Amino acid sequence: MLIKKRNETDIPSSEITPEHIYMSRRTFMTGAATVAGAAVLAACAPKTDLRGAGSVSRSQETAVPADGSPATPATGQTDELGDPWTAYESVTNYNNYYEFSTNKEAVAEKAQDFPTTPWQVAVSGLVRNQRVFDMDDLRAEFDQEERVYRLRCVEGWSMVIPWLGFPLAKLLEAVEPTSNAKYVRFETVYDPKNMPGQNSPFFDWPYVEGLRLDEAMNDLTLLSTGLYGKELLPQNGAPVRLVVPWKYGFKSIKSIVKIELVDYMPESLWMVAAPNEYGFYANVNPAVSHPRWSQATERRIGEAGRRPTLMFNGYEEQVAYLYEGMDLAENF
Ligand SMILES: Nc1nc2c(c(=O)[nH]1)N[C@H]1C(S)=C(S)[C@@H](COP(=O)(O)O)O[C@H]1N2
Ligand SMILES: [Mo]
Repeated sequence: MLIKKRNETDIPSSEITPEHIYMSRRTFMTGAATVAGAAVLAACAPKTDLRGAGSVSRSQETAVPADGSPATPATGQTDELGDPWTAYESVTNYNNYYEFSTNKEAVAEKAQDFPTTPWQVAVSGLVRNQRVFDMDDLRAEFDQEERVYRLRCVEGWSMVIPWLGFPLAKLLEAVEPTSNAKYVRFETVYDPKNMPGQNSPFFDWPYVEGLRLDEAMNDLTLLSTGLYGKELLPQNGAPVRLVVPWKYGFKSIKSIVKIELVDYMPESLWMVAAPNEYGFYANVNPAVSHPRWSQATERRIGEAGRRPTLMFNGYEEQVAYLYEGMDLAENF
């Protein structure tokens, strides 16, 4: 399966937002209302109005990371498309994890002492068997397997990562969703004492993500507890994170403490923070541009130049059925 490459060249550098989060209308308005003692106005306004203003923006990746990653990782192993695994050093030192830093190269150090034991994951909502799993339960009940997946960040870079984990479907089967369950809602731990980024007012913490139940049940959807044969490090979302390889990386929520089966489409942190950018689905799609840059190509970490982005990140055969009849330009 080959992708239709979008006939669009790189956006001019004048249109690239600098690599920072900026204050936007929503945050500004909220702040102004408080200062003016008119908080009642903000409180009365429908939530969607405030949210619709948009508050935070992503940046396209522009700089090459100083991670010193070799062009060919030492392992010599590849994914099913023949692409080499990204070097362990890059996978563990070039991270998006806004709870610690918005600087990808600062996350590893800032997260190094994050406490990940003890840790529990509560599975609740529209299920027959509500459960609270200790990490040991998860490891004991569900066989860990290695899955080599491409990770494509919405910012325009990608990696090939050998994850350890188990299909989310196995855990969902164990809790038995009821017939009313239509979506799965995931929540990251809320721990502002140990996660400095959670003190930032620019986001509605904790980080939340969601999947449709059939997306969650797809065999590709993984709950990961490790990579490169080792336990996850904090910067990669220890002790347990989601990996949804056909969607932009931000859907792969880290450090999960809550999984809820619900009958409504969950509103993710990014849907609240940047509603004009991507919606609930966020499937990798080279034909649907970000409002400020093309998604037709990506930079594979450790490689020179850019390569074409594949529809559904190269997993079209496994997931296209989920979106039959849907307009993917509308439901992005
Ligand atoms: N809780 C949480 N999960 C998160 C993020 C985050 O900031 N917070 N960043 C996301 C983004 S944008 C990406 S690209 C991936 C990066 O995963 P990695 O650092 O393990 O490569 O994590 C995703 N999961
Ligand atoms: Mo990302």
